[in-house]
Amino acid sequence: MKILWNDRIVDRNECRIDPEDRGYQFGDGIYEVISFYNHQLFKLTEHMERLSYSAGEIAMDLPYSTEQIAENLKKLVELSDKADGQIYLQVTRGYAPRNHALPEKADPVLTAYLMHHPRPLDAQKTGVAAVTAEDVRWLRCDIKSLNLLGSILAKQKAVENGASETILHRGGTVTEGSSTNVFMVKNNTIYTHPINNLILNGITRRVVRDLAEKADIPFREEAFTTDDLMAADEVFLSSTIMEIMPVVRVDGQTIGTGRPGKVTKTLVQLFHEFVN
Ligand code: DCS
Repeated sequence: MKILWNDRIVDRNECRIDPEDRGYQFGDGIYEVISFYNHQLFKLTEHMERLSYSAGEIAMDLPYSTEQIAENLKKLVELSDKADGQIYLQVTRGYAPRNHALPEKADPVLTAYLMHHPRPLDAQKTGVAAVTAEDVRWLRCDIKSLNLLGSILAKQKAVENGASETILHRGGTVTEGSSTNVFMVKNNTIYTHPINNLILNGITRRVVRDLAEKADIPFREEAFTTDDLMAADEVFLSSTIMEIMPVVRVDGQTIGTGRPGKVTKTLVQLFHEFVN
């Protein structure tokens, strides 16, 4: 398997990471997951902008310009034997003797490689189940940080309950999923948590907003409660890997008709057309 290691594409076993790399020791780093369809990276500029934002928010200089990084990611995708897939990209602050405070000097370490999660086309037809949990993550969820313990433990709750995602809430206000943005539809209007420090500014969320506009479906960035969620006509998730995913059960209770709703189906259809 080939891996982009800083600015070189090498065999995976050539890649060396120091045990005192701050990403390994502290989760001191950032990441992106970027889809490619038909060997073309999807929303690459937006992902590079968000990477740059995350780096800035943790006071880390990216080791290369986002243009250079983007060029190297394209080279990686050219090596893919499958037309569709994803790139996992992370940048850590790099090696420094262990000390919580930021090192005076450290060279950030970039790694990126190809993944092949299948497109969720079958699950989109039936919809998936979700559970809810209190959002116990930190208050800077706008940074795409490597620190994912809160998300990991949340996702595990879904797995243990035979569900696909855990929808998080802070004191009853729905924020987002463990690795997705969350939307509900009420009276043909889409609601989702506004962009702030409590959620990730999802790239797919922006695509949902643009598609809703195209389809003349009102899109409101307004927080809603878990009670609103349970009483919604439709619920759906968005992420790079899940694309747009209908949710038909939450905490064992049926949402709407128990099948993907009209608005969600329209968005899924428009997303497929957009990608194709
Ligand atoms: N919210 C959280 C907490 C996420 O981790 C993600 C993506 C999203 C929302 C959706 O953002 P995108 O639309 O930009 O993907 N999580 C990535 C991850 O860790 N795996 O796949 C996507």
